[in-house]
Amino acid sequence: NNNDIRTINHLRHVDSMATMPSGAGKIPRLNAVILGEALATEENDLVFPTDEFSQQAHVPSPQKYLEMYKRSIEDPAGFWSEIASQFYWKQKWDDSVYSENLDVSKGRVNIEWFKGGITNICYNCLDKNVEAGLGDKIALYWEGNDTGFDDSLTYSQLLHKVCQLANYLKDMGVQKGDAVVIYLPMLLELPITMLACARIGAVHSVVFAGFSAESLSQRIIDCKPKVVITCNAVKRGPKIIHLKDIVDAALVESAKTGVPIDTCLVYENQLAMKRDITKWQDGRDIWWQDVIPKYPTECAVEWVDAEDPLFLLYTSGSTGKPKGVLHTTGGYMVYTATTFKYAFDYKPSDVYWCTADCGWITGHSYVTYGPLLNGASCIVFEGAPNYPDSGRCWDIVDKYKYVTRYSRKSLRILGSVGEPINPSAWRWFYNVVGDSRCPISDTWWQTETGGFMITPLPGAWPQKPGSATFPFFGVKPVIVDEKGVEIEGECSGYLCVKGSWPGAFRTLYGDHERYETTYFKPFTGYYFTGDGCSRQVIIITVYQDKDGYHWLTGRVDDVINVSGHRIGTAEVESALVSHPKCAEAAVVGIEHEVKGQAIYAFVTLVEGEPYSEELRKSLILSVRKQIGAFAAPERIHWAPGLPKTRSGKIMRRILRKIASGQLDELGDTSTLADPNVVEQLISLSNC
Ligand code: 6R9
Repeated sequence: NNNDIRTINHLRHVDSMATMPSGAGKIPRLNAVILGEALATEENDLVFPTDEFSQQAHVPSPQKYLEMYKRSIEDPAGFWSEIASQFYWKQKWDDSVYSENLDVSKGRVNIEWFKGGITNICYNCLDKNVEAGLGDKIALYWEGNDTGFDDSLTYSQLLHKVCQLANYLKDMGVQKGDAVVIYLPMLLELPITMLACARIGAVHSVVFAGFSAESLSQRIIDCKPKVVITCNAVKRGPKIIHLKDIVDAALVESAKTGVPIDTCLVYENQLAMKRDITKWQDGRDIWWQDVIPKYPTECAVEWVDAEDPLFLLYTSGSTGKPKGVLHTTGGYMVYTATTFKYAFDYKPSDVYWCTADCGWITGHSYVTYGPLLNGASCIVFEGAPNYPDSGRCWDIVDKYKYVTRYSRKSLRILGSVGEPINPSAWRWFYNVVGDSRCPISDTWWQTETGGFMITPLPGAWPQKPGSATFPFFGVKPVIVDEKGVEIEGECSGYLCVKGSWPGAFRTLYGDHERYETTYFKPFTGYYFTGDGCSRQVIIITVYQDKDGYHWLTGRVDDVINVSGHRIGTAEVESALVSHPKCAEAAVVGIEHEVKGQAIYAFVTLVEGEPYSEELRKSLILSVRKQIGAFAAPERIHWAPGLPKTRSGKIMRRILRKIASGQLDELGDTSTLADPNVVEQLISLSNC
C-alpha cells in the first residue's frame, strides 16, 4: 500500500539530473548516488501519486505492478494470451503464442505473435464497440485550426464513414496486402482512412503532411501504393498550405522512376480552400466528396492473420534512406491497447487528447488505434499549440472537460513523449499545467517498438521528474557496455531490449538485412534502441531488486531529435550537398532550450564561392524543400574544410564541441589528417 512506499530510503545525486538529457552522441556518465540519506534538494525529490488517484487506478501500488510485471516476464505466453482473449478473433492463434529469434548468430531475426490467429483491427476498434453498446458514444472529437470550428463522430458514424471509404478502395482494386499512401493533415479523414485500409487488409503508409514533395515521392517509390489519398489544402496557424501541389510534384517524380499512380483521392478541405482553384489531373484525381458518400455504409471485414502487415511508417535512420518500419496486426493491436489502458489509467468516462499528428507513430498508436480499441473518446486536433495564441491547448482542455467547469480541473493525467523531458520542464508541466495533482506518464518508446516501453504507471510508483521510470509489462530493458555486456544495478550505457514484445516491428520493408544490421547486429542477441540510458536504483522496502528508474539520455547514433521529430544527420547532409554550391556538409545536433535539439550544419562550399547571407538562406531552403521545414538547420557554419581522420571519416565529436562552444573540450585532435582545420573552423564561429 501507499504507506509502505513512503518508507523509501531517499537518495541524493552527486551529478545533477538537471543536466542529464544530453545531446545525441554522448554516452551518459554514471550518476553516482548516495543511498540512505534524506533528500537534500528538490531536484531529487520523488513525486508521489495522491492516495485518491492510486486508489482508483488499474495498478494502484508498486506491489501490484511487480506482481504483474513478474508474471509478464516469467510467463509471457500466458500473460499476453489472457489479454489478447479480450479482443475479437475470428479464429484463435496457434498453440505457441509467440516465437522469436533476436540473435543474428542463430539465423534470421524473426518475431511472431499470435501467429495463425485471424482478426481485424478495424473490427476491434469499431464494430466490436458498437456491438457492445458504444454506438452513440463519441469516438472522435475534431478541433479545427481556427477556434470555433469543430466536429465529432460517434462510434456508429465513424464505422459508417470507414465502410464507405473501404468500399471505394475495394472498387479501385485495392486488395489485401496492397499499400495506400496517406498524405493528410489532422482531419477526421486521416484516422478514417487508416481504419478503412485496415478494414480491407490494405497496408497504410501515412506520410506526415509537413514532408516535402521529394520526401513524399521517395516513400511512394519505396512502397508503390495503389492509391494516394490527400486533400487540396490545409490551414496551419495563419498559413494556407497547398498539399495537393506537393502531391502533384511527388507524383511527377514517382512516375519518372517507374512508379505511376493511377488514383489520387482528394478531400476538399473547404475551411482552407475551395475546390475550384485546385490544379487537377483528370482521370487520376478524384474528389472525395464526389464519390465516397455514394458508397454503402456497410463493408464486410477482410479477416487477416495476426502476422499480416498493418502499416508501414517511414522513419529516419543514420543513413540517408528512410526506413520503412513494418508493423503487423495482432501483436500491435494487443500491445497498443494495453499500453494505452495502463499508462493513461484509462477509464470509460475519460475524454482523451493526444496532440501528436497521425503522421508519426504516436498518432498511429495513441490517437487512432490504442484509444479506439479501448472504446475511448479521443480528440483530433488540426491546429498548432500556439495558434491563435499559446493558451490554445488549455482552451481545448476546458472545452472538452468532463466533469467540472473550472480551468484544467478536468485533467487527470498528463503525458510526455518524443524526447527526454528535462526535470525543470517536467516540474512546470506538473505544477503549472497539472496543478501539482496529475501524474505524468513520460513514455519512452520508438516507431520501431509500436507502443510504450518504459513508462510510469501513474497510480503505482512515485515519479522522478525527468525519468521514464520502469518497463511496461513484458519488456526487458537492459543496459550494455560497448562490448555488449549487460551491466547491472546503477549504471549508464546503451539501451537494449532482451526478447520480443507483441508491438515490436517485424522488419524494414523490403530490407530485412538492414533490419538485422541496424538493430540486432550491434549487440548480438538484443534489440538495440539507439538510445543511451542511465539506471538509478532506489531501494524501496517493498522492492528489493536491482532494477530501478530509467533515465533516457538521447540518441547515441547519428539521429537528431528536433522537437520530437527524428531526423537523420545523413538526410540533412545529402539535402545540403545537393545544392550546386555546396561541396561537403556535416551535420550535428546541439542542445536547444525549446526544441530539445537543433540542427547545426558545417558547410564547405565549392572552390571560389564566397560566403553570403543569400547563400546561407538558399542552403536552408534546399533542406526545407527536400525534407520539410521542421528539418531546417538552425545554424550554418562555414567550413573551409572538415576535421577528418586519415581514413577520411568526419570526426563529428569535434564538430559537436565546436558547435556547442566547448572549445576547451576538443580532446585529441592529433589523429586528424589536417589539424589546422580545427583552428580555421573556430575562427569562423561567428561568421
Ligand atoms: C515515440 C517516438 C524515438 C526516439 C527514441 C528517443 C526519443 C521518445 C522519449 C524519448 C526520452 C522519452 N524519445 N520518447 N527520449 N524520453 N519519453 O518519439 O518515436 O519518432 O521513432 O522517436 O525519440 O531518442 O529513440 P520516434
